[in-house]
Amino acid sequence: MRAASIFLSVAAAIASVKGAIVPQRRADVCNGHAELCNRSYGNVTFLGAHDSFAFSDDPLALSADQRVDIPTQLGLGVRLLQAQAHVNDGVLHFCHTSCLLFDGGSVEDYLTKVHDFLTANPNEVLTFIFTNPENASLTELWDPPFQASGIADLAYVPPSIPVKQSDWPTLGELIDSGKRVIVFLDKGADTDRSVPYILPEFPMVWETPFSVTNASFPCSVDRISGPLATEDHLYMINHSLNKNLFDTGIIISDPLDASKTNSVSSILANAAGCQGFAAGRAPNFVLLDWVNTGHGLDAVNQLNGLA
Ligand SMILES: *[C@@H]1O[C@H](CO)[C@@H](O)[C@H](O)[C@H]1NC(C)=O
Ligand SMILES: *[C@@H]1O[C@H](CO)[C@@H](O)[C@H](O)[C@H]1NC(C)=O
Ligand SMILES: *[C@@H]1O[C@H](CO)[C@@H](O)[C@H](O)[C@H]1NC(C)=O
Ligand SMILES: *[C@@H]1O[C@H](CO)[C@@H](O)[C@H](O)[C@H]1NC(C)=O
Ligand SMILES: CC(=O)N[C@H]1CO[C@H](CO)[C@@H](O)[C@@H]1O
Repeated sequence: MRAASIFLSVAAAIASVKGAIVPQRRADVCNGHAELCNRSYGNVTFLGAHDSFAFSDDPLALSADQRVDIPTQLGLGVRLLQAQAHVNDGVLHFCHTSCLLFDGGSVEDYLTKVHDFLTANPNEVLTFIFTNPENASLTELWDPPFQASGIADLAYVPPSIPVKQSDWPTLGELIDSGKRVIVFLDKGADTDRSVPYILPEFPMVWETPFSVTNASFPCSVDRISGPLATEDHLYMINHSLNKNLFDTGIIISDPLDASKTNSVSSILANAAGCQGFAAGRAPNFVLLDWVNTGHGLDAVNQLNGLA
């Protein structure tokens, strides 16, 4: 006890000398549950929204993958936001395939909304997995909206990368340090480390295949890279069912299937099918379309042993 408190005051003194953030408090509830505070980030399952920016309540909006906006998704318990970025008039936007098809607005507006949520909810850890199909520059196009929105100040920078699944800090440590946003990018960040909080995704996170049209979601490791073993990665199940639109070869996500796809039984079956690739562990991220339909959060709570 005494040794611990001396250690803490020495640590606090060192932290203040270095100008780092000195923890104000110890979080007693993390992402809504006391049990999660002492759990490593790498050992938690998070609910995710695929194409989180692509929301529309118009049933004819074929490029939409969500019905509800970002604050509503976060209110439903979503803690992984996935989105695809394109350069539009020299500014980074979140768009689906092309900004002509679905323009979800600027990345800065999007991140500012998320920052509002994080300010109002200081005990929440949040992850982004963004895709960068046009290989937009990290320093010129990605960093500015992160800085302007305030998210950069909350973003976690690991001491070195890649981080093994078992080496991530606990949710309580992330929250206490004020660095409670994890940012992964699918492309560009592996060769360019000039923005240290933008982390390369595939050396640390693998994914199941996407554009799946088989409702039993056969599991395989679709995208992975780097020196870490498969089971030392985090992993994400891409749990959205797609349909071949009138046999045209155009693959869209069908909202009519969502209540079945987003049921607890369908999600748990997909997770069970993947555990063999992960030393028996549950997925870290369950990525859903139409996240306001079905019971995604119930499934995630069960995977976390909280139900
Ligand atoms: C977390 O661990 C710390 C020290 O290891 C302990 O003091 C604390 O009670 C634990 N908290 C919970 C919620 O289990
Ligand atoms: C966390 O660890 C427990 C116990 O080993 C395991 O059952 C669970 O699947 C793990 N979850 C994740 C996301 O790693
Ligand atoms: C992406 O851009 C970076 C510089 O910003 C460059 O080093 C890298 O080779 C590019 N990668 C691809 C696949 O175009
Ligand atoms: C769907 O996946 C299941 C489970 O892996 C497999 O048995 C079945 O053959 C697949 N169906 C098609 C049409 O590929
Ligand atoms: C069908 C589906 O959800 N696919 C997505 C899987 O995840 C990757 C990236 O994280 C997306 O690019 C796919 O669109």
